[in-house]
Amino acid sequence: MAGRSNIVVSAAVREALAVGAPVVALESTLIAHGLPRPRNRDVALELEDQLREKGVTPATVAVIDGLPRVGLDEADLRRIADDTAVLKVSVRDLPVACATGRTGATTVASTALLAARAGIRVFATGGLGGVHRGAGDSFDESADLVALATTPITVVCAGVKSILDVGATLERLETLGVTVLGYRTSTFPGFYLQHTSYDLDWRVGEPGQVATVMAAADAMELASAIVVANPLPTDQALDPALHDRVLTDALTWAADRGIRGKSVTPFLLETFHLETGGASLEVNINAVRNNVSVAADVAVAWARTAASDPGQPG
Ligand code: PSU
Ligand code: MN
Repeated sequence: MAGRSNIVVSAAVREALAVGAPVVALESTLIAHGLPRPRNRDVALELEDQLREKGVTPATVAVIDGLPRVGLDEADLRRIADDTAVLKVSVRDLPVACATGRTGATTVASTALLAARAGIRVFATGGLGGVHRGAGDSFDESADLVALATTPITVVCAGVKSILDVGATLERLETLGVTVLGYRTSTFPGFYLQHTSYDLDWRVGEPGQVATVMAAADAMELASAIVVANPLPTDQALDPALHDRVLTDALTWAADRGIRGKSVTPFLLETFHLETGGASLEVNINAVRNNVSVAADVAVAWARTAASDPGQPG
């Protein structure tokens, strides 16, 4: 397997992994398709700097000219942010994008897969994909769920996107064997919103506790992901009344225009950014920043845990 891998890991990421230094993977779909240009470029660069300031090596993941890359240089990062032709590449798109030499941004699903293959244990995003409202008819369920069921990586997020059916998504995560930890909360966070009405079974208070759970999962060779759900502080969240009003409109417009498949999530996010006068954009960016910060702390804790237990794989 290892000998056939075409994944290109940057020198910085390779060196960090070789000495057991902390690394955090970042996805690129949120940059290319979740945030508007040109603001997305500043955010992409800022998130990487945020990690470096905490002594953590950033590993943004994307497909560049047909090569799956873990760790981008600044030129590639700018290209992912600036180029309007960048595809949205989930797991099933990976082989075609690579075989045809295309350039694409990776989702939570494909980022988790490539990062885990490269040996990275911690990953930060905004909000996970999940079960869409009306999925009983449309069957629209993010491939993120399947990837989380089959990829041993810790994902720090602000819950699942609030445009989704949160309750159904939590049920699917339970079925799929995905561990969900509330980070300093016992209530599942609501992405744009500080919280949902769903209680969580497990709460952690410190990054070291997450690392301990990771070690326990490794010890029994669990193949599934650990989701660390990190809520926005109340003063950074979107006004719930505004949220619900915009969501009703956005869902109606998506249905009227026949938006389908992988265009659904970018359409709903863009509609939110437009209809809230940019308020949801600031909320989204803050959520990602907060998650990157917690992911950095978890990666540092994991590096310590792994160093103190040489029996630990990875
Ligand atoms: N988080 C954000 N913005 C985003 C995403 C996550 O704050 O745009 C992206 C992720 O890449 C996630 C994708 O995997 O949305 C989900 O898309 P879909 O629902 O089509 O699976
Ligand atoms: Mn979908």
